[in-house]
Amino acid sequence: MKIKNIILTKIFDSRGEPTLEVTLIAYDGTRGVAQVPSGKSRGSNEASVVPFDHAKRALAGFMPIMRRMNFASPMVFDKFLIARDATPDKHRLGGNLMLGLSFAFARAMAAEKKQELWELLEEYYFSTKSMASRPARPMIFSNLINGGVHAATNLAIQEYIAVAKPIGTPTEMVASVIELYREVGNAVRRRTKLRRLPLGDEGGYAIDFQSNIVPLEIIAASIKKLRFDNTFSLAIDAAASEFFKNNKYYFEDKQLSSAELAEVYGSYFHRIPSLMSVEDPCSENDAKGFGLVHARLSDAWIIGDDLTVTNADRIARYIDDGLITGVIIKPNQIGTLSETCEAIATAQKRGARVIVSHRSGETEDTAIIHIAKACAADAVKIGAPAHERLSKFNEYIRIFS
Ligand code: 2PG
Ligand code: MG
Repeated sequence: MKIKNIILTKIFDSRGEPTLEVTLIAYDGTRGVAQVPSGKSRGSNEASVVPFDHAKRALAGFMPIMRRMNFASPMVFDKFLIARDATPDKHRLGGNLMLGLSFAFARAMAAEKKQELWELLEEYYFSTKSMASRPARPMIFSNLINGGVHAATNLAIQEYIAVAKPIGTPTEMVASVIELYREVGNAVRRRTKLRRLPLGDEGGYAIDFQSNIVPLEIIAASIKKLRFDNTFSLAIDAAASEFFKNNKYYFEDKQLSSAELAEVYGSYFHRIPSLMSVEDPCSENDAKGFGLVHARLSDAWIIGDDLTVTNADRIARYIDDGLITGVIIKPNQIGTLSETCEAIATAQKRGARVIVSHRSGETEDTAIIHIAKACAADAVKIGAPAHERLSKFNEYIRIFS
């Protein structure tokens, strides 16, 4: 595909942070548009994010060369971007610019071939993989109560997640998530004098609680009340890098070692039987802690996010070392579509779980749902069914129905 023009627009994400929209126009006039999200609890090894003006200058610098080229595939295009940048953290072009370009290119190519984005991704990145043993449809991880840096409250744990299993039609599944979200809202409201509940960055309820286990108890009770026991499980994202300082975890007025924190998780899994998954239980600088949690919770999904940052090498290392059993996949942590798909393939080859995830700063872009379909991911993590997050739920319904 030959590129005629690329338009960069400064837009704002759901956190009000400036971000990029890329419109790529191919020679035959087909277009691909992509919007880049932003994270607040960022891993320190994520791809660089550059300001809009930097991205504009960087793009102008290689636009003439790019116009002279004919890119045969998304891989060839991404390789070109990676070579132009030539830095380990993508600070020359910016991981945000590269991701926007990478996705806009794939979208334009899909449009040219009259394909859905997921069909193109499947064809180029996942066609050789055996789909037989993969789930037909991903679970939905929906973050109903927000804490950590996503809410101005006393919870150390960042995300309290209802996990909807792929039972019934996609529409029924999403309707159940919405029903549960409302029921949890009623239960949370009963604990406050507030008529309108404050929401965190991902649309989950955001108030103070007596302890970090209470939100789990509330969601579990709501699941029971609605008789959703067979269709929902629970998960947490501790995002523990955010409360780790001087080798200690600052948790509910205590300073815990990794082993003590692993015991806390152990008690949660014991008290909440439907709890199935914990993400970033320890800091990105405490890989050993992940091993302790894994040893303590042998049946749980132990998921890396800040630890693995969608980087194939890190993913391979931490799975092979037995520290994690699954990974969060966030395209903007690594900066191109091709590297995102390589990270997924690396995890899947090792039998690890794959959860394709949004960021706390989101846009209307729905590419992550297409990635999840193309690779037959175990789950998508898309926040609460509210506001801008609904575009992901609706795209889930559209492409999985
Ligand atoms: C996470 C994400 C998304 P952020 O930690 O998993 O839920 O948050 O985008 O702030 O890194
Ligand atoms: Mg996380």
